[in-house]
Amino acid sequence: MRRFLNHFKSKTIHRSSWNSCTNESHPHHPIATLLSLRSFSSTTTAQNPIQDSNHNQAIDFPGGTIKFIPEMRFLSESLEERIPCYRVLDDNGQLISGNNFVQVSEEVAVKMYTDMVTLRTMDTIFYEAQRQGRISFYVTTIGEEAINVASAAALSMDDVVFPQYREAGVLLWRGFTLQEFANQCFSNKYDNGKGRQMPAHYGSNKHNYLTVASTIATQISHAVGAAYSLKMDKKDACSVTFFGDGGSSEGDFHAALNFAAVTEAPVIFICRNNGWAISTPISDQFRSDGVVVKGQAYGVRSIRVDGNDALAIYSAVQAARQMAITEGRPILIEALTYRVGHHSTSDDSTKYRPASEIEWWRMARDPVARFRKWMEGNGWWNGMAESELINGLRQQLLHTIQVAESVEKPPLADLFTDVYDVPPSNLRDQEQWLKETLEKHPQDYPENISV
Ligand SMILES: Cc1ncc(C[n+]2csc(CCOP(=O)(O)OP(=O)(O)O)c2C)c(N)n1
Ligand SMILES: [Mg+2]
Repeated sequence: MRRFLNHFKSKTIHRSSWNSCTNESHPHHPIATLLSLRSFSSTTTAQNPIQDSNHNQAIDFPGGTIKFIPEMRFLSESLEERIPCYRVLDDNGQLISGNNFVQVSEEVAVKMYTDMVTLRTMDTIFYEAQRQGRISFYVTTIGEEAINVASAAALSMDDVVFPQYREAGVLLWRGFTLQEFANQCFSNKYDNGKGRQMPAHYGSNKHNYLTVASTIATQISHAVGAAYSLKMDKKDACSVTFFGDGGSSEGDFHAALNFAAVTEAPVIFICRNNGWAISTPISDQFRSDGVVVKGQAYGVRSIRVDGNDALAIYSAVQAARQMAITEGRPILIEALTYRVGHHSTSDDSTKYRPASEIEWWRMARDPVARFRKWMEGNGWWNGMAESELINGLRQQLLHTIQVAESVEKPPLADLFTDVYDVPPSNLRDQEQWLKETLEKHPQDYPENISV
């Protein structure tokens, strides 16, 4: 390598000498070998445009040819024009002119719409259950239903999902039942996580949906590793990871994008840029043109999409999936949206943002109402179908809550399993202490827990 670097120093200013090392006259020279790698292919092209008498004009550098210029030209910190945002439907649910989108069948569109409404109704009822003290925590997806459901609709069940925590709609689309959602939130013995996670931290092997990672951004690099493995196994599938704007402010996001680019991993990064990371606005998180430009910086094909337009999300995710798998490459989608609800039940967002801002997004830019208008325009939905759906859902959800609440909690022993093959003595001691504490203070613990 040192030899390579020394050579590099001495030859960069002399293009003809550099090329003389790359041509067939020295096919077995170590540098020639290095330069014959795929990424150096441009170095061997005969039609290099910078062929003139001045040998300081260009350098063949990993990745392609770089021109030398006499001006001292700094890259601007911003683009003259911000990256445009792809959309199919306008705010009124009308197709915009020149639209270019993947057609959705009536059957798929009806499922997309009913799942969006189901998600919103579930959020409303579970949120109320938390306010009544029946569950300890909840996080809603209100305002981001299109990103959730339309992306899920565009994926295949074989695609592995690595969620943050505001993507319950993906799991809903995949067939996780309302009872399963309720069982997790009520931490009963039917919860896949055996009651060891906070409410709204769903996960399901059956649905290829990794358990929610609310340790912000940790799931992003996991998705890259999984994608690389899918590629090595030649699977017709990709991995998909969701995260917020706040997630993109973590180092993990940057490392993951870079790894994905160099390993050419079939992963779709879907950033829900909803303007806020709890109380921190995006203007205090980054000064770039949002998140989409970071993809290009890492060599990842990227697009900005209207996150409140279900048809745009559906089309972009389907195209991204196709490119990710057939071309073996990562894709970044920045979906512009807004978190209409509070961050979680532990937050009051009116303390840091104006109520008028929330109201504007809730009323004027609602993704569910927009999609409904398009459905109605197609004759695929009407007021009667709407009230039937809502009434049925409310009944069903209230019932699932009652059932989930009445089921006993997972046995206490489950708290100490599934990490160690043979639990260490300190864990055994803790189990013993917990049993003793429960026996001493039974009034402070739920009754329906088997020790
Ligand atoms: C590593 C880590 N740091 C901080 C937190 C606290 N935290 C929880 S949610 C959140 C904001 C995340 O914002 P964003 O990714 O934009 O998602 P959103 O809630 O807007 O959907 C933060 C900082 C955490 N959970 N994990
Ligand atoms: Mg956010």
